[in-house]
Order: sequence, then structure tokens, then C-alpha cells
Amino acid sequence: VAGCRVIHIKTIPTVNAGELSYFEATHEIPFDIKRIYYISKVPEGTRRGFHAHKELKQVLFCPYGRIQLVLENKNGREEIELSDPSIGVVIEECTWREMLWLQKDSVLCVAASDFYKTEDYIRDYDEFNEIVRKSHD
Ligand code: T46
Repeated sequence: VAGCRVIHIKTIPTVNAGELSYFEATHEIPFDIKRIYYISKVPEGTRRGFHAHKELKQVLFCPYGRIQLVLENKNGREEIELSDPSIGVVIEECTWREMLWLQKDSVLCVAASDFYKTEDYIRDYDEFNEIVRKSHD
């Protein structure tokens, strides 16, 4: 969906020894990173998320496994599969997200624009829709 976009994380392969991916604070990431967190040890078929953020922007990436993202904002709804360590998704504020673990133990890493603030969460889908509708007026 517009406002969210896939980015290519710079990745250096080493012959027969895997690859190394990195990203630096460049124009690729439209915010300063204040927090890193990751979600691990998740059974296959688990769904998480089901919320949006009022202000927070994030980059999501999956260094191991396969995770489906469902993103929804004022521009529509989109599904993106994260299964390549060199791919990230920038998620802008006011975007509803749902994550489905397609493979056991897949790891979801997140770089966020701010510290953890409970008051920034919109956990009610009706409230989210109301905010999106108002931003259209
Ligand atoms: C998001 C998606 C992709 C903290 O104490 N500090 C933190 O920095 C975070 C992220 C969470 N928490 C606590 C809050 C809950 O008690 O950890 C627990 C699990 O969090 P939550 O249920 O929000 O997890 P997800 O997977 O539904 O959502 C998380 C992030 O919260 C959210 O911002 O965008 O990952």
C-alpha cells in the first residue's frame, strides 16, 4: 500500500559462507532509529499484531524464515511475504498490521522510530477505521 514500501537491504555474499546484510541511516529509512526489537520462538500458524500506531514508523525484516504481513492504511490493503533476509518493509504511521508465521521459528526484526509507548497503539479496528476516515475528510 502507498506509504509503506519494500526496501532492499544491502547484502554481501561470501562464497560458501552465507551472506551479511546491513542497513545504515540513509534516505532509505525515513526516520532515526530509537529502538530495535525482535520476535522469536513463534509456532507456525501464529498470528500477531492486529493494531496500528498513531505516530510510530518502523522497518520490518525477517532474517530467518517466512512471515506474511497484511498491511492496511488509507490507500488500501496489501499482503507482503517476508522470506528473504535482504528485504525490509517500511511501515508508516496509521497502518494496520497483522503478521502470520508461515514457518516455525521465523524471526521478525523491527527497527522503530521511537521508544515503546502504549499510548501510541490503536488496538481497536473500528477506532483505526474512524481515524483513517477522518484523515480522508
Ligand atoms: C508492531 C509489531 C510488528 C514491550 O514491552 N516493549 C516493546 O518494545 C514492544 C514492541 C513490546 N513490548 C511488550 C508489549 C506486550 O506486553 O511486549 C508484549 C508483546 O507486544 P505485542 O503484543 O504488541 O506484540 P505484537 O507482535 O503484536 O506487535 C509488535 C509491536 O508491539 C508492534 O509495535 O508493530 O510487533
